[in-house]
Amino acid sequence: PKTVYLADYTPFGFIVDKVDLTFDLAPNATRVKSRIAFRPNPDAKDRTFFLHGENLKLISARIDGEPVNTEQTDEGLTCAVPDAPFIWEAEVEIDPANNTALEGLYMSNGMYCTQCEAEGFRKITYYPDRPDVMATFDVTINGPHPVLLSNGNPIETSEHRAKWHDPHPKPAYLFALVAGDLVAHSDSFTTMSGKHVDLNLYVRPGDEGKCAFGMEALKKSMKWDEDVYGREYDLDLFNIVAVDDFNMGAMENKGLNIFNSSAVLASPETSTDMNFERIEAIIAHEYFHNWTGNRITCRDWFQLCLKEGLTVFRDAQFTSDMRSAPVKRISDVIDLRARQFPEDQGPLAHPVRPESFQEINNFYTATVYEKGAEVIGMLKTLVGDEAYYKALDLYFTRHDGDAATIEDWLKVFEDTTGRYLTQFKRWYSQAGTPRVKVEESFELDELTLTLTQHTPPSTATPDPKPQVIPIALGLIGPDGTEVLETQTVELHEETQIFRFTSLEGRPVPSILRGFSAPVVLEYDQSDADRAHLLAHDNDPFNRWEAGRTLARKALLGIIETATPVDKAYLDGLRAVVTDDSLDPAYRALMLGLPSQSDLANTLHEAGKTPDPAAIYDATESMRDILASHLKDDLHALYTANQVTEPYQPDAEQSGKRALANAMLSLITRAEGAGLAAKQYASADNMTQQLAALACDIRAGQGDGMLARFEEQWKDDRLVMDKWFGLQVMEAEPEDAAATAERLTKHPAFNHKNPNRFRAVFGALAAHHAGFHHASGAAYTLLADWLITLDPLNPQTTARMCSAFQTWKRYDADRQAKIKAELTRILDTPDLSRDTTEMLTRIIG
Ligand code: B3K
Ligand code: ZN
Repeated sequence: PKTVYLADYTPFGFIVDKVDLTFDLAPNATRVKSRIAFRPNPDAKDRTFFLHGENLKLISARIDGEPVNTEQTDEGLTCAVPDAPFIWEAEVEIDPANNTALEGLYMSNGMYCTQCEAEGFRKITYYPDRPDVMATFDVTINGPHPVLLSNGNPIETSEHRAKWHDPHPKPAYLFALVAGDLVAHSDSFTTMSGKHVDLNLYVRPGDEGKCAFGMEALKKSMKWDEDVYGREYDLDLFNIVAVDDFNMGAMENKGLNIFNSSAVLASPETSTDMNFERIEAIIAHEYFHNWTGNRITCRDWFQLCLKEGLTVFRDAQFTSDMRSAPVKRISDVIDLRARQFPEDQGPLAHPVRPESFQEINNFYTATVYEKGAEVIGMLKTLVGDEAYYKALDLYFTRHDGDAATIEDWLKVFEDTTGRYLTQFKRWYSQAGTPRVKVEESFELDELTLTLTQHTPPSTATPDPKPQVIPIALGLIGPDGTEVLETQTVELHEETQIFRFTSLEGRPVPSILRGFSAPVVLEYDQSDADRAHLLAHDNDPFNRWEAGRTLARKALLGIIETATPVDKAYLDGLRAVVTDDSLDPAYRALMLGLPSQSDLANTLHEAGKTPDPAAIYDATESMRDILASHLKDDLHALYTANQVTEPYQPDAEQSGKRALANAMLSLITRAEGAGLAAKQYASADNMTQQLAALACDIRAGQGDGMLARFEEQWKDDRLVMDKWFGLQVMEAEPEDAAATAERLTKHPAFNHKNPNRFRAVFGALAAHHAGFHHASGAAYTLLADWLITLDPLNPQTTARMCSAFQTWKRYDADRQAKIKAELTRILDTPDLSRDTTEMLTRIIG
């Protein structure tokens, strides 16, 4: 496969002024007619007329009305063109019904839909399918479907025919088309300048009852973007469509967002509190893309973080405003450490702005998205809030309508603040997680902190240079009061010393407050200091982090030396968990333990070989210890956190349910599944039903309940995904692979549906001790299914390969087993470019 380099960027030789498309829909033989106005691009040297096109049957091609000869390859076509403006017309035939890759135009349950980002439009017609080619689109759809949708505003709707006009020039990746027998949940929004916008959420008949929450989330997002960023919506219409077969969460096509049904459909009976929160965030994310992504798009796919990092940052701000900011921050850091850190510290490490790729779909990663968002958070911290919003205003006015770059982005900050961001830019160009070592000393009344940064080299960045690291810190006095409020110091050298004087007694430093930078802190703080922070830190993130670090130490103590868990830590944790002045959601987070994968990584970093079974056992016994240490509080907390009001998926109620369910899980450990069975029977919402079911399975009594659950929900695909996933997640390590395998034989298992495939195999990969069971059965099972899925859906296959990215942490036997499976997959004839690239990088 050929590698594409950022350094090789050149503009396209032609400008597209206008695109007209006509679709005659038919499942196996859709005809697409295109009429495209091209003119030579004065800024381009190379005038080669190359149009991307894949899996297209070319019926005819004309230039200015005359048939032309074209030269075709697997990737597109070329032909001779005039050295003046001209009209290209082509007709192609495509086969949406057999498009299992779910890229381009495909069918899902009888409805037509599209997914064009990143390079799917070339599977619809011949076109310069690159984000810097922007044009206005007119689309005509002919088909026997009650609902026919495309981007922009409708200009004609008659029976079996619709015409759409999108006045905003856009790259082809934002094109969308939907046709089907759908029903709309409708509403409207009045923008800040008084413009009326019709809002529709289109779903399959039967799903109407799952739309209200998504619609409210959309309206809240529209209002928030006006209030916080001054961004107004720009069409008369905003449509969202839910589809069951979709490779990721959702897609921000102009005026016609297409959503995985799991990312938009919600009801209390079928969705958990976590589902609701995720849906609200994804609706916001896709809506926010209208400005950060669509109005200002990316010059090329290397600039992906320009829209993704920024939009993730914006949706996180939104969630913090709608819900609890500390809870959102802690959850995001848990997620960053679980997904981005292993990526950044393993064979798939790449900079936030990668410099080369073979398949761009492989770079929609936690690094581009989540680290990309962290980089923006640091920028905001460094320049301050006021300058941040000033820079954003400049970005929107200066670049509206542009296909922009990271250089453009940084320039608006430089122009606004006068501050050079040359060193800061390394956050975009260097891979790897910086490690910051903290050394502390106290004499008389002076505290000295010596901070040293070091980024381990990687294939992507063999020689990392020091980065600018904003470190928010505060000091907590011996009596627990804060003696230094949060201030941010900037680490830009390799080593810097910071002094704090006039202190009465040695304070306890609280460093990296709010997780002010995506780094690993190497800080040998004493258990007593950490317990002090757990009790007193007024920075909610670091208070949680202190508990987390103590929990990690306790777990490592069990694993390595069978050390009993420190009672001071357990008492400190108990004090927090029973403190009614604290948000129940926050207390529930306090009870969470570092993941088993995280522990494996900690051991690996310390030069030891992690044993997944020992890590599993230690985690289990730690939970038993928590259950017994909290035994006098469990029932009281369970009862106190029952919600008596009608179900609402808001932060307050969700927090209570989270804490009550954490109690239920510990109660089940201590006493068996009696209370769980009771909760299951009386639950009127999925959050409580599913939590009770999980407890029951763990208590070894899940079979009857699983059968009842299946009977109740067999017709609801999204709930059945939970049923599939939970059985794998809660399986004993030695049964995990067998459970997954058994589920693949269930009549409702369908590997062509990404949600169902991920329900089973995502859960298997996330089951640390099950996936890495010494038998190697899970490795073989996953490899078998990746081989099966690859020819049908390369994107989902390639994504799932990252389950193997941490393979070099483990012992020789496991490594050999994994390597054999990876090689077996790689040896499969005609393996996709997506999967080939992923496996080649992982094997290293
Ligand atoms: N921009 C899309 C992701 C497209 C992924 C293509 N493999 C969704 C999002 O980030 O909002
Ligand atoms: Zn996005």
